[in-house]
Amino acid sequence: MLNTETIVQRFLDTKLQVHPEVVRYLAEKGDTDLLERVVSSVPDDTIVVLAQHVPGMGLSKDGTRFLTDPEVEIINGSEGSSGGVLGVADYLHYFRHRYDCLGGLIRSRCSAMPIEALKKPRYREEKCTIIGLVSEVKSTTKGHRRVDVEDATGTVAVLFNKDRPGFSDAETLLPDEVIGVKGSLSSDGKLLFADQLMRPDIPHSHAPYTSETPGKAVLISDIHVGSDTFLDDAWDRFSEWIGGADVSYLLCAGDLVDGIGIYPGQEAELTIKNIYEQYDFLGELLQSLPSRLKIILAPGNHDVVRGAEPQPAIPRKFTGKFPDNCVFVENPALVSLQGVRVLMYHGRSIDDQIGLTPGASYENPSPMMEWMLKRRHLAPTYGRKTPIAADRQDHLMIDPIPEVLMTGHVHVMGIVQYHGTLAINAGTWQSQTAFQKQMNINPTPARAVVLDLQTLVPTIHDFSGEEMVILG
Ligand code: D5M
Ligand code: FE
Ligand code: ZN
Repeated sequence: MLNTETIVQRFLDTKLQVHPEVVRYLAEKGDTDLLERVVSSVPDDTIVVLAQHVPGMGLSKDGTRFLTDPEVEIINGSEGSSGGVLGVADYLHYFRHRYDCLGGLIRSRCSAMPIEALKKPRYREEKCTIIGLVSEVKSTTKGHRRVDVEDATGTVAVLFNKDRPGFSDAETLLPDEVIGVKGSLSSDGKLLFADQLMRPDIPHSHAPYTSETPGKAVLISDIHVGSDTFLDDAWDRFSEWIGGADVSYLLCAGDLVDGIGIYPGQEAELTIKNIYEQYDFLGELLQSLPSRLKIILAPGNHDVVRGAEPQPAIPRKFTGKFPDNCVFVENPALVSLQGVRVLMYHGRSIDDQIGLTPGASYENPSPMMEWMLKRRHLAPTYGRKTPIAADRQDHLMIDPIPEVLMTGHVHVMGIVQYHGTLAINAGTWQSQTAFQKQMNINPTPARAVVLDLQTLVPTIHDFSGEEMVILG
């Protein structure tokens, strides 16, 4: 039985204060699972739990009780929330914020010591636990992994032995991710021999929220309007199908258009060579879709905004031809559809993961999405292919835990479940480009994933042939 006192006490036990309206809402629902979900998913820096932290709880009130949400709520990444110019010094705050938040998730499962303390003679050859940011990853000549781990007090070298269980996790270590390590210190105190690698991760107990009312969302990505490889026939079939389909939301995770000057020689592969006209054409395509659809559009690396992440929403001067039912969000953005939270991320960091992880390939993006969830971070590595903007906060962390992580960019569809979170890479509407042929990337174009918000079951609809086919 959930009464007011039990609810308040549950939050106090986890050192959280709670707004009286949230208490009233939870008491009215009487749902212990919902209470536990809220407790486990509020962001780490929360002091007071508010309506926005409760799936399905609206901010509007009719005097006596809460009404349900407007069906779409942009929780993070709404238009205009990032893009300001910050200086190099802000990277210090940026990484500090990442370390504090993600380190905090690990700290709740173990007791770690400051790295500086490892210098003390009494810890030599003793078991120690540390939490830090990976500053360098190397393979030794014998095939072990040696990484430098850094916290605010110091740096230590950590050795992951290839013959120990769990080494495959260590093989996926990326620069700048936050990890915890349990291990034994060497006799000179300079090397930590790892026994266990801990990541921020999603708890096994995590239970995703499902909508109480019927509703379906269609997830797509990488439309690439303006490219001569944009599949207009397949899009027309998709457009016709969605006209009669029982869906309420359409989400696209970036590369809305092909853009201009994105890669050398692109001009020769463009059917629309003006950036405004590319967006206008997409606007017209979306005008043909039912106006009852809520359409949520995020940018990718081909779009007109800055490449550094978080990328701002598409500016208004490019969206004059888009219908009013479109909402422009940043990359990444956390969007609630009837309380089901979808984290939209274009997925550029997948290029870095593929470049840095043995065995990772463009053929299957699923493991990369799974690793993002384990790291609770969309793009850990700074200074490779994924540009990251200086900021006082790290907006690329995965917090709170979404029901769905949605990516694109690699143009290959992939779906995987990880600890209750569904990860979907939605593929593309562009056929193989000359560049992708050179890189041996084989896209899976013209697919849309229909997500049932009541069951979180995804269904793949393939529009690449004359007839639409449901792939399961
Ligand atoms: O990315 C389309 C595909 O091409 C995706 O699989 C990534 C790959 N790609 C794009 N740019 C590069 C670079 N510079 N190196 C390696 N692979 C790349 P899109 O963003 O649509 O161009
Ligand atoms: Fe793309
Ligand atoms: Zn892309």
